[in-house]
Amino acid sequence: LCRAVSPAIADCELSFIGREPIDAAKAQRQHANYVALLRQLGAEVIALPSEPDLPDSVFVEDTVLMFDDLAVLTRPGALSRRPEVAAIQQTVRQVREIVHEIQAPGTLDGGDVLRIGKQVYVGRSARSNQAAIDQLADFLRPFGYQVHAVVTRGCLHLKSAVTALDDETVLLQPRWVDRGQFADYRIIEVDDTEEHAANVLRVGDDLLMPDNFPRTRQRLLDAGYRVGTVDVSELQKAEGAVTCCSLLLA
Ligand code: CIR
Repeated sequence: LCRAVSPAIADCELSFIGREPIDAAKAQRQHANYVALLRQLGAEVIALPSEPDLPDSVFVEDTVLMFDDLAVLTRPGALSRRPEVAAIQQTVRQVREIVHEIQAPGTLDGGDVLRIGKQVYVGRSARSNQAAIDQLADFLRPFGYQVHAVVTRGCLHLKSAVTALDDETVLLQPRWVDRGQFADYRIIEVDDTEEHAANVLRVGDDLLMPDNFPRTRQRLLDAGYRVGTVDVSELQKAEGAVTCCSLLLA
């Protein structure tokens, strides 16, 4: 499930990077290419139209958590992003019967939620708080998921710092999250010189990552992964990457 880039993307939220001019038309082309790559990898894509008044709405990952058995509508930490949830919820209700909602005072961005099998790691970040983590744990307990709060530092979301390459292995940026919190997994670290390289999207057995982290990509190739790349330079200027532009339904 993807949403086309808003023509207002230049007005996006930014927290840990400086503002640079964003070429909305180029961002739209890069996003269209990303969607085409998802299709090539075998995904059937539900493509939602762009939202002219919601600059960050291409980053659909932050608005909904998709599980096999249910969906959870988030309550994004940035006020400007709250209307994105209303804009997507009808579609979510078409694909999931059980839909829960994070309520105030909870705030949660989907970028803070990393699911690996039945383990759900949630970043306690500038955007996501303990109240939301507690609500999420209550929603997920009946379905057999275990929720773990994880502390991040210096980055926007947990998935800026760590993503899963398979159910046993994570790719991690040690400056932003402690390795010890993922001691149950094999850990591959990003290359020192590629600060933002930990955000990798899993589509089936394939991995997709931005094309400007060649050293980290080489580590993944050396470890035996199949890793495609995509140019998302304009989306990176909006503090986005590859996981945030889609919601995977299966
Ligand atoms: C924001 O600050 O909310 C957006 N400009 C970027 C969100 C990226 N989301 C993600 O990585 N999950």
